[in-house]
Amino acid sequence: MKLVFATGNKGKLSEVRKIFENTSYEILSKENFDSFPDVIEDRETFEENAIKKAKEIFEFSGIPAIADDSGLIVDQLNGAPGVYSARYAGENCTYDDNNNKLLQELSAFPEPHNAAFVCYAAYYDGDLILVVRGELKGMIISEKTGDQGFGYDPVFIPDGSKNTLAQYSAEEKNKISHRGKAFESLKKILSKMEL
Ligand code: ITT
Repeated sequence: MKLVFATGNKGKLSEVRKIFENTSYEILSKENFDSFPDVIEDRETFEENAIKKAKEIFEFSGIPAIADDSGLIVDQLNGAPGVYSARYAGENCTYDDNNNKLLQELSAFPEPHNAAFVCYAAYYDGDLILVVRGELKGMIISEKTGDQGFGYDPVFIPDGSKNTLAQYSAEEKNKISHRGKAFESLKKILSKMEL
């Protein structure tokens, strides 16, 4: 059973491939196609953007598609960077640029900087739309630590942990993360429905 993951993010792809390892699902993505549309994420919510990505990639490939729209929500920044997490420091910015901007914005506020990662995972097969959500609560620390993962992982400590997400292996991160929770739920629903 093939699923096309509508992403250009290699970090997400390797985490989600691990979740579907040893199942009957084979996760295809950008690298399996000669061309792959870059979906414009112009919706106001994670949910709508996730559905848009899954729909456009299903229409392109004709294969059931999954997508992930995710981001970081910081309480003291009124929910920013939120749906703009990927381009917080501007178009074509690096993960490091985003982390620097986040730490700069938060330097005006006292610790702790409470935050949460959220992930909406969508599925679309031309007929059925499914959307599930996962969340991971934690806090932002002012020193980037660790070299695993991607994005804001080096500055995010999950509740109950002493380490940043960038100090977790992909397997350990998947056990607790917003993405791990969302795609585990999606995997369960798909296999129950025999899709
Ligand atoms: P696709 O849309 O191609 O999947 P993207 O990176 O543009 O890739 P999003 O629009 O969903 O994905 O933006 C998510 C951003 O939120 C991502 O680029 C990171 O900056 C951040 N983010 C999401 N999940 C994360 C995680 O597990 N660890 C660290 N940062 C994460």
